[in-house]
Amino acid sequence: MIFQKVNALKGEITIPGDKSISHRAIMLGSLAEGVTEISNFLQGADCLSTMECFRNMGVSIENKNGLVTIHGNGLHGLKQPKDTLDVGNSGTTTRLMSGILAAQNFTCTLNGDASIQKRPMGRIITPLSQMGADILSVKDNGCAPLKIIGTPLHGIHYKSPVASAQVKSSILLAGLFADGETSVTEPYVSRNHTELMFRYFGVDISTKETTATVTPADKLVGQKIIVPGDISSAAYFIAAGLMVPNSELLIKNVGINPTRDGILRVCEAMGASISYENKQEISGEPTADLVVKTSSLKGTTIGGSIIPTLIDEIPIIAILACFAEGTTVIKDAQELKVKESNRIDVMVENLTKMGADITATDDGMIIHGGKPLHGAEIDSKLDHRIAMSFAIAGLCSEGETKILGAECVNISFPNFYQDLEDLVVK
Ligand code: SPQ
Repeated sequence: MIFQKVNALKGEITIPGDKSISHRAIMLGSLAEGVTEISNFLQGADCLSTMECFRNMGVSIENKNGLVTIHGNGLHGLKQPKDTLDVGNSGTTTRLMSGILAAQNFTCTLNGDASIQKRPMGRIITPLSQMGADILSVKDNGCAPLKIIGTPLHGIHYKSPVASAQVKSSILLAGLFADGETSVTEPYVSRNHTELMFRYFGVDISTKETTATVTPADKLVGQKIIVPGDISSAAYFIAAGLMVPNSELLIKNVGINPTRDGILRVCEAMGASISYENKQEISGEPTADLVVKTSSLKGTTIGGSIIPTLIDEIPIIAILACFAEGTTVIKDAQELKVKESNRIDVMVENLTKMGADITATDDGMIIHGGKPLHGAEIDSKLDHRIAMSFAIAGLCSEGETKILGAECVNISFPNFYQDLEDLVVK
């Protein structure tokens, strides 16, 4: 894909469903009794991987005319899959499903693509093993493939060294099947979609400061869920609206859960013009429409408790920082190294090629903004967030920006390029 400078972006876009919430809706719907109907489900490859895994464990799931209908098997109704469960590129599928599989009465294997086979799974194997789980990294390298031998679990109180919703959710899902309460304490609160959806499905879950506690469930009851738009997908349009001159965008249906809205707080600190309309709550999650206008931005410092609330938006924040006056420091973000790619290295390498003044640090990056960028050949490393971030950078840079592996946006935002094109003022 090739991108060039554009003069203005105008119009409105409705953001597709949230990836994290779509995964969780399939998982809880499959474990519930009765029918769960999901509207605005994200039809991205990651969420379709989750759907296929549960189908392969005997759950009947229809996906047509924009509605996903799950005929749940109940808490103890999953069936042993015939083959290895294919998680594709999805860390969320791998880690959350491991928590569920650890408690089943069958053995199965999970595996995914080359990127998944490099992502650390020790972070879930350790706590799940403390609950009694029997999980083996087949190549003994702490990564997938994982062989999971289902077994009865007991509750624990786990103090997680990382603020990770995947670690927390994996343990809480296992806790549904345990013989007593299960708690997870994390250094900072990570996204809380599992906790909110547990409550929505009638599970007894409580939260206090950075601890979430689940009581083992007797049953979950099928629900109707409307998935809010994904703020991580909206982030590219927010950034584009702020950086491209003469722009005004109405970005509709954005999930603004406070455990995910760090990008909005950072934009505000950078001097962005963003206003909220039509605030509401859908299926237990807050949403709003956002009006974004071209703004002069200034650098900022990002670290500590805000990091988990914007972890997937750091690549696009790094692009924003290049177009801001002054210095932006991003720290406490070492988790970026273990995403679909090493997002610190890949951002620094590619932005340097475009002429940015950016330095990698151990836990983030330092960007001296205000230097014009020029086009370059960008290797996305097949990381959807990298491809989308550089597409936006290309709209504000001199010359051509060519993105290799651009099709990887299918993971979380299949219609991304078309939706962007539709907003360009010709
Ligand atoms: O599913 P995957 O591949 O891990 O997806 C990513 C992404 O960029 O889409 C991370 F690479 O999002 C994670 C996010 O970083 C999704 C997620 C969730 O749904 O619980 C939580 C975050 O990961 P973590 O490791 O901080 O728990």
